Amino acid sequence: QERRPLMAANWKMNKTVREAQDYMAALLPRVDGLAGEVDVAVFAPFTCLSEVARMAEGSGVIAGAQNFFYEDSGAYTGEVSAPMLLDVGARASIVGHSERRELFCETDEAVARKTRRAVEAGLLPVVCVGETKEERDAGRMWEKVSGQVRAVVEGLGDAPGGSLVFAYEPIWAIGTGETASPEDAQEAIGRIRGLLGELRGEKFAEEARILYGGSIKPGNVSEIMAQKDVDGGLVGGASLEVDSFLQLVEAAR
Ligand code: G2H
Repeated sequence: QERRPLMAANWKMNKTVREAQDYMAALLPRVDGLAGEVDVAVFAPFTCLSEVARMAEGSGVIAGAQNFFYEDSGAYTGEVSAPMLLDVGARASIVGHSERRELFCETDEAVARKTRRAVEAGLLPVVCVGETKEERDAGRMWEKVSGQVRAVVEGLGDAPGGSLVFAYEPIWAIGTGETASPEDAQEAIGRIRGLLGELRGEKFAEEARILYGGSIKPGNVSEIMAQKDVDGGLVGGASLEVDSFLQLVEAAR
């Protein structure tokens, strides 16, 4: 398996420009030399993204956005496009985070269009999928997750598996302190990889990275990373402080 681990910080709606600068100034010297072993990404709010990207330039740390719209320009008040992200130095974007799906009404179709646009534009999409507590309790976890994955893959054309990343984030484990057990994470992520194989063939499935997300912290990261299909983490709360994020990066090496 050639998939390089990816540890990704999702700052969500946190940090001023000044706070972002301080964070990057502390992070960059400490991830120097990790290149080739583990990819590190920082998904910053739009307001500090250009600064994060500027500071990350040449460091190997990937600067990314948390969302964008699939049209390139036009009358879409409040939105930013893939070319606009590239213009400020971003190289990746989260797509379809559960908070966007649940709070901002993003549909599977919109997520699929955004993913496709990211890949075409040369941004690495980190596409989030996951089920609610109610869906899991009703035995409908796989119905939900497989539907989300299918919508994305079917809209992807013939892009290779390495051109996107999935993140399995069970909604009941996000920011709640409740983590899926490592076995739950492996089961879901293994099934996602199996589905990618069915839909697009073995090579695609072997190349696509699939992260786990949901209350990852220094105390549980090792056992999550030890699962065979887990290629890294998408981390909210525990990514906001450099020290704790670095412990997660170390665990992914
Ligand atoms: C899940 C995750 C990051 P947290 O949303 O995407 O957040 O680690 O705070 O659960």
